[in-house]
Amino acid sequence: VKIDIIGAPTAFGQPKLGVSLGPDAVRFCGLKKHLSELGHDVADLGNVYGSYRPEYGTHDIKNDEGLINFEQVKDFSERLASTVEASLNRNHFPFIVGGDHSLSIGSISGMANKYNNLGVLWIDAHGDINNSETSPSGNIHGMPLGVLLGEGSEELVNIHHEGAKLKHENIVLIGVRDLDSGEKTYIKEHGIKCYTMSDVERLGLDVVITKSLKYLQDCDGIHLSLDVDSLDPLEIQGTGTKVAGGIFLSEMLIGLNILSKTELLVSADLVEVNPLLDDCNDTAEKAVKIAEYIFGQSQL
Ligand code: DIR
Ligand code: MN
Ligand code: MN
Ligand code: MN
Repeated sequence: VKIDIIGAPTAFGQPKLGVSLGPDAVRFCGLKKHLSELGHDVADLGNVYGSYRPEYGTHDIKNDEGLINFEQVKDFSERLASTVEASLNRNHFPFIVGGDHSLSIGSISGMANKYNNLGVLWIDAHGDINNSETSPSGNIHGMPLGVLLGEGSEELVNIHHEGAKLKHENIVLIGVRDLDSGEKTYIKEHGIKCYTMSDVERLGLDVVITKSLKYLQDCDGIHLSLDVDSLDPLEIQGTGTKVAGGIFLSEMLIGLNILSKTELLVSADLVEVNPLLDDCNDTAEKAVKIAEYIFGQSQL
């Protein structure tokens, strides 16, 4: 596979400083080298920057819809979408390393001109399916799926390509255990496929991934969006919104091993690594292990 590593150092979707350092923290752990050793042709395209710099602090300005840092998120999403689309046009695999989860508005919007029936595996403790009405926080990292489904802010919905980028029936949520009440209602009303953390415990992540791939088999491509807060906080400290009772790394690797075997996987995001909340860059180290398994690493 020809992999393009795309750093997406945004922090505007949430309030904590440090998540914009995620891409470099992961690079320091040898991301490119490890993926190359698996036999892939890997290019690091560097970081995507918008007109605003997250390392100088976020501005926390709410717009009239209650969205925090709306201008910054919109600007960054446009840039990232163009970079992702250019990677696809070279027939490469865009691998986006974040940065907070608002970046998926940009990455998935960049897929829309090539894929009109894209499937998404969203592995996260959270649903990220809020909109300006349901969001309790105003933080846009809790809204990317809402935006991509065409809900809330029209300007965000129309980024890069007019209208909704995803269909409700083409999304699978995995590992969720901290849904807001508006998100629960939305998921049920639209019949969105959802394997909660309890389902993962009951079935095992291998079975959940196998069932999810079957469910998405008629899509023209599958995008993985993996939030490291899906993992258990006993193993992953370097992330901004930890929720107890998550997936352990060993089980994540089993699930990703199954996912790596499908030809339908065309792009991925790995998000919410925040080295400033971490101990000795341990989360970035584990993020590299996760990346290896996405791209076909196995234990034997
Ligand atoms: C919460 C937290 N659902 C919100 N979301 C997080 O603010 O919308 N997403 N932490 O990763
Ligand atoms: Mn998330
Ligand atoms: Mn999350
Ligand atoms: Mn939360």
